[in-house]
Amino acid sequence: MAMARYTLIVGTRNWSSWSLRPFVALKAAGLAFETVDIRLRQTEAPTTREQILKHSPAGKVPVLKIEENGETLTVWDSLAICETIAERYPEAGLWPDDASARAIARSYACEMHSGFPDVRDQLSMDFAGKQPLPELREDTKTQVARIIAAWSDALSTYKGDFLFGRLSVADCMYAPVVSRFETYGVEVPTAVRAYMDRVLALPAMQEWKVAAEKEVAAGLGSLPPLR
Ligand SMILES: N[C@@H](CCC(=O)N[C@@H](CS)C(=O)NCC(=O)O)C(=O)O
Repeated sequence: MAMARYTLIVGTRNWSSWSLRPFVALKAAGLAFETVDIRLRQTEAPTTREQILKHSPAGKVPVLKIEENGETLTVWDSLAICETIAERYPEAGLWPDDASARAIARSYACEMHSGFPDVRDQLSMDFAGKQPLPELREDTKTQVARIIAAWSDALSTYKGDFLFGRLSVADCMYAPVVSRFETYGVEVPTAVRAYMDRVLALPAMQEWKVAAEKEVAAGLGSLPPLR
């Protein structure tokens, strides 16, 4: 493959759970890439939407630009970006080698991508912050329990540091949930706690944290976090 230049366009780091996922995937694949940070909730010109539209017609971050052979390929949506990286760099092993494990890992990634609306709503990402656990609605409790059960199942079945052994797209998709559980002090079993610690210790998560803390120190993040 010819040398490609990658640029990941992300939203305010403290809040942008969707942006964190491909960031972790790109780092896990060992790719060199640049980031462009777009401030979310910017209502004065250029608004957040206007800024994002310069990069992608979908008007949402994250966006990945791949410049190669004189052409630029624009990929949007966190899962599509993770899939693209996994496909372009199979040696990074971002999906499990075993076809059955891969099918389950895809189910995990997609379950996260399309689900857990109450977790997103009540436990918004506030990456650099600590928050008291709010009074959870029944639906939120059910979703939290489902996430914990899913993580526990994968950890005991595949017996690795991450959900499917080595780090996979499933972990990238759940990385923001690890942050949410950490921020709100959600109670989890010991094995899940150890998993969360391993995810939080990833260089990508540490780097994201430094950037999120800088944003907060600069006065961003004073509004309620995003879903
Ligand atoms: N399904 C999309 C969702 C992306 C999304 O909702 N991004 C939010 C920020 S986290 C956004 O770009 N919002 C635009 C805005 O605030 O105007 C994905 O997975 O990438």
